[in-house]
Amino acid sequence: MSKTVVVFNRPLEETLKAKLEQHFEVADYSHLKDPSEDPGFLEALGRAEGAIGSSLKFGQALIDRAPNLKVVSSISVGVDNFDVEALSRRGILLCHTPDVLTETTADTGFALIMATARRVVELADWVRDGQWKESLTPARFGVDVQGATLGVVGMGRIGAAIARRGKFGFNMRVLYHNRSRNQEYEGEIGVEYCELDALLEQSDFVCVTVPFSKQTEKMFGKREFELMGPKTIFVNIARGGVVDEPALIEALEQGTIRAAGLDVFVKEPIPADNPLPRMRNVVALPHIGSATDATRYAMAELAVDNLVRGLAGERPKAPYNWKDLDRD
Ligand code: 8YV
Repeated sequence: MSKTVVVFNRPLEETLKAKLEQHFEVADYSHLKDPSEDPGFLEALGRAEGAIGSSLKFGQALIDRAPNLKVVSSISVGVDNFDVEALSRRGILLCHTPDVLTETTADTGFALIMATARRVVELADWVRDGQWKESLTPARFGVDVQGATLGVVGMGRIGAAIARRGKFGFNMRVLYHNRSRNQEYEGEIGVEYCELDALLEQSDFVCVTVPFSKQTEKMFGKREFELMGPKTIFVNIARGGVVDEPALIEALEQGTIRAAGLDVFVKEPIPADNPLPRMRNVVALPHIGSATDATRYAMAELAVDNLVRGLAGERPKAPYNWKDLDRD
């Protein structure tokens, strides 16, 4: 009897679903916004040896409903939706999709850097509203990206891709802060390592690419925004939870920082009562980091491959907790 895999929250392209069906009985619940209470989903999860999807809190409660589960394949690089320790305790392999989304997500970061610096969204709305009636005055001027100082917090694959764009594309001085120094990127890109406070004080643009964890939760609050100062633009393409959002709103309202470009929020989709999208000095995007046709297909393709290899007992291309499971 073929193994069962359950698909959650992320409909798979027909070609990829067909690939799964070659190996498994596929229980597809991707049409449900939140399947975690759905009897059909829970019944299928109870039989499943594999699960694939994204954007679903996968904690102890769901793990306890999955006695046969061996592999979970996330269609994301970030794994903050998963209780990784609980999965590892059960010997369940978690896979994710790094690398295939690095450049697309870095493009999103730079789109936010450019859009906030040159007030692209605000001025496009101004023109659309028929307000452009005379030559531009300094009141609508922006700030330069080229030649400015870019501070990258989190020098992993996406951080390095942002740094390359800044250094080689915009002739920027690039500072970085990370848990550990990265000599390879320092050599290859010419990024300069900095303590976090020094980076915040010296950067015209602060771009955050750290993974969300207990260590990075609310790492940007009132103190950090005050260190940045009124000329600095804050860009977050990591997770909303790395920011103390009320402190960010206050810093933007009071001009403690100049502006913010945000692709991620504490609550997503963003609730109507969150003022950030309506603020003039904010560009707010609906978590489009990796959202291009090609990259989202590549992510799903890698996730399917991870699941097939994992359930065949092979080492997938992108296991996340392989070492925790004492594999190899
Ligand atoms: C995902 C992302 O699309 O990969 C990640 O970690 O944030 C995005 O690429 C998103 O997580 C899907 O929910």
